[in-house]
Amino acid sequence: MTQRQKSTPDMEELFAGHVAVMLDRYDRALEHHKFDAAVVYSGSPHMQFLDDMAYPFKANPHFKCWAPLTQVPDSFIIYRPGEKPVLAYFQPDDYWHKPPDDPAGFWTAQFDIRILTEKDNARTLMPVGHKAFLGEWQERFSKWGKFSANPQGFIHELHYQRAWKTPYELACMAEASALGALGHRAAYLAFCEDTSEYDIHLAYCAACEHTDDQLPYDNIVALNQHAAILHYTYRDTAVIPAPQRKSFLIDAGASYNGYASDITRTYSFKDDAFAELIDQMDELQQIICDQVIPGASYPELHLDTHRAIGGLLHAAGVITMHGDEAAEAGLTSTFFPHGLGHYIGLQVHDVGGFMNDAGGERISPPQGHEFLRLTRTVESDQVMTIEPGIYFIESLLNKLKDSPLKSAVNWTQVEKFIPYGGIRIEDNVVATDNGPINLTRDAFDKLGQSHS
Ligand SMILES: [Mn+2]
Repeated sequence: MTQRQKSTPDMEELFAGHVAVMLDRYDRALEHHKFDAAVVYSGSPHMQFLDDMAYPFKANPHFKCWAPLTQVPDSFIIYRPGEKPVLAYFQPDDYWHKPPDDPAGFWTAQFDIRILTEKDNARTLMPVGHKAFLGEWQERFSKWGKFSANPQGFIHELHYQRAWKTPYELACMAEASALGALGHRAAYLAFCEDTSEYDIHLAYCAACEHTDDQLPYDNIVALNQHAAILHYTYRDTAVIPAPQRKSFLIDAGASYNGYASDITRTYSFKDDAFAELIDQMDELQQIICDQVIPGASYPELHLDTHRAIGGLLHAAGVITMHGDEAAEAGLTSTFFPHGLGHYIGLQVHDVGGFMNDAGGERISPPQGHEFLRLTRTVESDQVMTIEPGIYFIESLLNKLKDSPLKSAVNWTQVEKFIPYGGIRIEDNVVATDNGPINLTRDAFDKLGQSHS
């Protein structure tokens, strides 16, 4: 890709800065927890039960945090404070599978790279002393020296710090957003034709040049009422012709150097009441995105969103209570039954969202909002999703019908919206001291078209 080649000189500098931050974080964590060195294992392929085939390989996020290597199993980062980190790079002579390419690119200068052709040769590279091991432990490693496998305190500290992204990480996430925007545009164009969920999914993957395994999470491609299933990952091959096509919800991201984007858009096929509700939700979502500023309480943003969604439902004639009252009574939770969002980075639902400090003290979500995955105060250089939703989920609506809040709902209006499933709009937002940077909207803008 020409775009990637163009950015290479910058990436070299950005990556050097990123590794400097990693060294600093590891130096401090090793000292705090009294280890002499760290060994970070990329992982190994997992075999399917009674089969000779492996599941798709997913690298240890701690390994990806060191180097942009997502498909190099049985490799290690070995770091001893004061020394250049060693990358033990497993490149077997294998005629059954494609071995990893020779190490090349903007990242290689930061490591002392040793090629391994046999898995157990990594043993000779292990430093002396007590080592913190991060990754999926295997019994064979116990012969390689003194390790603590995945020490909790050490991991807590690294997870806490992962919330702050380096400029390199932000650049990778902007690229992941750009790829995601390409996919979303193709998916929207596919939706405008007679098409199936399956075909829309293929159009998405083709546009961002991802296989299913490269996607940061399973695409959610939902037509009509399927949009009411929060994690709908089934892809129906049935073509839905225009007269039956009502709505389209797509929650799909992309990966770049191991970093994810996580983007959701909802469309109405016609210019109808549901389209109006989408527009209002889009407006509300952008108001919340604008509040991703240092010092903001994420749980408060979540609760504000509930009140605002209550207001939208009231204005749309779905409920008879006003917004604040509806949120207070728990009525909005039937229509918005998930959290406002989560950290994002190396993992789509990135770690550390509940951590009050590097020691791992937990900040619980507000009562009645147990699904909220991020309870920390927003700080500069943190990246989070903002993804409010309104759904018409029959099982939850049936529960509401059995509750005292039944009378606060205009059921005729609810029936009208049920065939559309629901709405979710999700962007990835960076908090900075100069205001929020919306990676998702920026990516769509760069495509020359602003999607809602
Ligand atoms: Mn998300």
